[in-house]
Amino acid sequence: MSKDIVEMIVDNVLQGRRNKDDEGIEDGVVGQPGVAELVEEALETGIEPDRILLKGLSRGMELVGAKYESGEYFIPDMLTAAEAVEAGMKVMEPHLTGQGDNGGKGKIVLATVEKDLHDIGKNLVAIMLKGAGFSVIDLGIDVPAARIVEVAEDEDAQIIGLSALLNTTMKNMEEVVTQLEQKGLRNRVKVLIGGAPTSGDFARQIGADSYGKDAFAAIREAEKLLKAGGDS
Ligand code: B12
Repeated sequence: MSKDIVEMIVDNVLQGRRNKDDEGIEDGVVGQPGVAELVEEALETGIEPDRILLKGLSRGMELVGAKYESGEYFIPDMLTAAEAVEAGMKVMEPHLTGQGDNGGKGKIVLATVEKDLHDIGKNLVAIMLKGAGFSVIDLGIDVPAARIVEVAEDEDAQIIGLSALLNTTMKNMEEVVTQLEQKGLRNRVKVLIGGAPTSGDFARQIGADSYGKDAFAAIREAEKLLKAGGDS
C-alpha cells in the first residue's frame, strides 16, 4: 500500500465515502475500503486513536471546509463528508470510551446551541471526554438554552459544554449563562464553550468560564474547571 492509512482516511472523508459500498468523486472506487473500514484497519494496525481522530477524520473535515470556502465543494459535499466522519467516529467510539474513570470524573451536559445544526466537533468532544473518564449527557443539536439549563439542574451536572459553528448562533451561548444566573445556578455549574467562531475573549465577554480550541483542550479545560470548582 503506497499511501499511509491515515492519509487514506483523509482522502475518503473528502470523497464522502462511509464504507466500501459508497461511490466517491473518483470513478471505480466502489469495493475499496471507505472511512469505516480504514479506521478499523488503522486501529488494528495499532495507530493511536488520537492520531486517527486528529490527523484523519478532523483533518479531512478541515479540508472539506476549505474546499467549501473556495467554492469547489457545495453543501451536499459537506453532508456526505460529515456522514463519512460519523461512520468513522462510530468505529472509534468503543476504543476511546471506557479508557478513563468510567464517568467518575464529573458530569457534563453537552449541546450544540439553538438554531445550529453542526455536530461533528461536538461529537468528537463528547467521545474524547467520555474516553477521559467524564460522564457526558449529549443533548444533540439545535438545543434551546432553557432545555440545557433544565437538564444540567436535574442531572446535577458540574459543567455545561456548548458548541456553535455559526456567527449567528454563538450569541445563543450567552443565553445559557443568563438563564443559569436567573435560576441561581451560576455558582454550581461551570460553562465551557467551543466551536470555530468562538474564542477565549468571546467566552469572557459572555461570562462563560472557559473556552476549548479542540477536543483535547476540552478535556484539559474540563479538568481545570472541576479542580477550580472543588477548591472553592
Ligand atoms: C460540515 C459542515 C456543515 C454540515 C454540518 C453537518 C454536521 N453533522 O455537523 C452542514 C452541511 C449541515 C452545514 C450546514 C450549514 N453550514 Co456549515 N460547515 C461545515 C464545515 C465544512 C465543517 C464543520 C466541521 O464539522 N468541522 C470539523 C470539526 C471537527 O471541527 P469543529 O466543528 O470546529 O470542532 C472542533 C473545535 O471547534 C472544538 N469544539 C467544537 N465544539 C466544541 C464544544 C466544546 C465545549 C469545546 C470545548 C470545543 C468544541 O473541538 C472540535 C474538535 O477538535 C464548516 C467549515 C469549517 N471550516 O469549519 C462549515 C461552516 C461552519 N458552515 C457554514 C455555514 C454558513 C453553513 C450554513 C448556513 C450553509 C447554508 N447556506 O445553508 C448551514 C447552517 C445550518 C445550521 N443551521 O447550522 C459556515 C459558517 C460561517 C460562520 N462562521 O458563520 C462555515 C464556516 C463554512 C463557511 N466558511 O462558510 N455545514
